Amino acid sequence: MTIHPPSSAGGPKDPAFEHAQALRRLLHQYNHSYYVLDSPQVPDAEYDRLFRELQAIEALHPDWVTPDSPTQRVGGVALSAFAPVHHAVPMLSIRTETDTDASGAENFDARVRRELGLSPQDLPLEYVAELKFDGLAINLRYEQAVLVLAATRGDGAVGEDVTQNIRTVGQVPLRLPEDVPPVLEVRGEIYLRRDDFEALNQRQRDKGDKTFVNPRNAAAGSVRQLDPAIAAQRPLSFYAYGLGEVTPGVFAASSHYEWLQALKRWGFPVCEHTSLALGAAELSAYHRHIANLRDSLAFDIDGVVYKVNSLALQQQLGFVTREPRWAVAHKYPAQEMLTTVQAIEVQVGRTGKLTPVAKLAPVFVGGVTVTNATLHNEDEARRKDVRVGDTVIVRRAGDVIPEVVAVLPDKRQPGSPIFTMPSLCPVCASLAVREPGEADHRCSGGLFCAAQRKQAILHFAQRRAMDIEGLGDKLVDQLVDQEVVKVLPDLYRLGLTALAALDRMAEKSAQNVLSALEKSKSTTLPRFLFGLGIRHVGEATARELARQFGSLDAIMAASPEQLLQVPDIGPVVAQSIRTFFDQAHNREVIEQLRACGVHWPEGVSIHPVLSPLAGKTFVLTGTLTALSRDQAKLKLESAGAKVVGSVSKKTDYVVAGQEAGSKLDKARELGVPVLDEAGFEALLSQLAADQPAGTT
Ligand code: 5U1
Repeated sequence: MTIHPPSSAGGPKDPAFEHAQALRRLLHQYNHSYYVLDSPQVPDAEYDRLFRELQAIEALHPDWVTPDSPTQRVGGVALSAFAPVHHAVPMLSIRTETDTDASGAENFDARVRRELGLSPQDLPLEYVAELKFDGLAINLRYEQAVLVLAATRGDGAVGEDVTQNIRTVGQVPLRLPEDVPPVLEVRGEIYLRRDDFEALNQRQRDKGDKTFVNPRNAAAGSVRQLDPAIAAQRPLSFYAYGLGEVTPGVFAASSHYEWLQALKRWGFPVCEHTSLALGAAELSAYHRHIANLRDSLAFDIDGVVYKVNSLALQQQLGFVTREPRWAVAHKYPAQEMLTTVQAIEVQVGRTGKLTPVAKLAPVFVGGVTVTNATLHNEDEARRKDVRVGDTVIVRRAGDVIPEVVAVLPDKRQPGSPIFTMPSLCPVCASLAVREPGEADHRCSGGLFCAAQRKQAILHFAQRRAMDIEGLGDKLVDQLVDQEVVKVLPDLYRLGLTALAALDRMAEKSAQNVLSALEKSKSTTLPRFLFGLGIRHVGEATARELARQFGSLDAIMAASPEQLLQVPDIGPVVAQSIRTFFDQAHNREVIEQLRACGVHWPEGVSIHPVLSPLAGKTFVLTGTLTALSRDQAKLKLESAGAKVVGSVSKKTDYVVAGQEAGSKLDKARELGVPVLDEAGFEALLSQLAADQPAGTT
């Protein structure tokens, strides 16, 4: 296209002229964010749409084209932070077939055949089909088999020297076998696997740093990282797919595929999905095959690439405006799209986790129509500052749930309120609690919250808790969905008729479930406590709580300070226990379960705060009239005391009955306090009076 200075004749008055100017400004701005700031403002699909709109206007009005129009520059811009590299062989871009259906392959094949002057009777052409990786194109220059330079594509003619950073990428060979051409430039893509991307973003979140919008952006940001030590921590990957300058005559290949095989032999990673394909039919089949694989790939792709395999035919076909005629990218539906946020709802998961979810105007992204996107938690929602009415970029790649990755602040409606997490659970109105050090809010409703009911019932019924045989997933689903069981005690109110009326529930099975429920009523305190599903209270903690406090009532009455004295219970667990029992409906559930006949043997407290004799050592000597020696020992131990056989300086008390002998003498000698039977009984009655309700 010929470039003219902007013409004022007729142009400026035309709204299309103004629109083209506005598009140029917008595309410049988007280019800057993408290439310089590594922080795209709009999805590629939106950029491409605006770009094509500008191209269409400029095609109609060639005299309006400005030299600096984004349409006149293909690719990125070189950054000043890195030394410029003049590519020995320009790094071309690739023509894109935007039709995401089979016609993309047919169009390409037809075009190539036409340009080669082939008739329909001629044999089908051989192609190489490859994945189009969503990463950053790179040129690796080897001299005498050693990596000497790695450069980004830049504008295709001049890129950036990123050798330092690329050296840290394990998949990029630093040295090649000796028999490679003395100058060998290998081209390919630096990319991030999806799992590495998720892990990197998690690390960024943990550090309170900005997260990356997508793996390509993270890869580009890492390659352009000014500190190679940071780049080294980024788990970048590499695939080779092409060549730049190569000393001629050392390695003779007649096809692109042969070159790829050679690159593989020399130690470069070449994607295993690269394939030979004959004619348009096999290219279309490849496109369909990869579309089916796309979600399960370890990395993002935005399409596939078809290349004429014969190097002689490639040469014959040549280039047009920096794009080879022998290759094309055949796209898939975009994995990022723009849409608007219609509402922000807070959903409650099976474990009580509250998740803010953006309700979106339906948008086709990553091959499916998306109407919901997670905002993860309060911090994420704040960091992204998503508000109702916002225009947002939504991403859906692989099996990952759709995500709002960025907001377009320019499109925000004035006065839209900042999103805040609710203080009450939206399902059951219990307190929504965010514990210190936790990212998530959780509903404290536990057993009471409908959203958590199924999970709560399954947890309660499991073998390690109440051990209710036969109460599995399917049955619980039915009981909850049909609202037969709304709270745990409803389980013990089930009758044969109600159970037998459920799907796939024969009378015999119903009877078995009822027997299992009946049997489960006789349990232990640790099992019951664990079964309640108090957050952070696992089996071991439940056992320890029961041991320390002896009874459920004592645990329910314990202050956070008292709870903190239990081994292995820290502030988070103590607070979680307190929050659970502070909810009136949780106490009500417990009361009803007891009323239904759930019971356990209650023990005694050995908790230091509740046991004034904890840590005290007693010696019993002589004969007590009211109690046997064993009964006295049991009472003392129940109150936390230790009963030993001999008197020493460490003995706190000697209880002396009738005919006490040498132990009493020793106590007097050492000045150990001595209680006679009356004094001992007074002590025991004092202890009984001091015990809180429920302990014995
Ligand atoms: N697999 C692959 N991706 N890709 C991207 N091959 C490939 N070739 C490209 C580009 C831009 O360009 C050449 C056809 C010049």
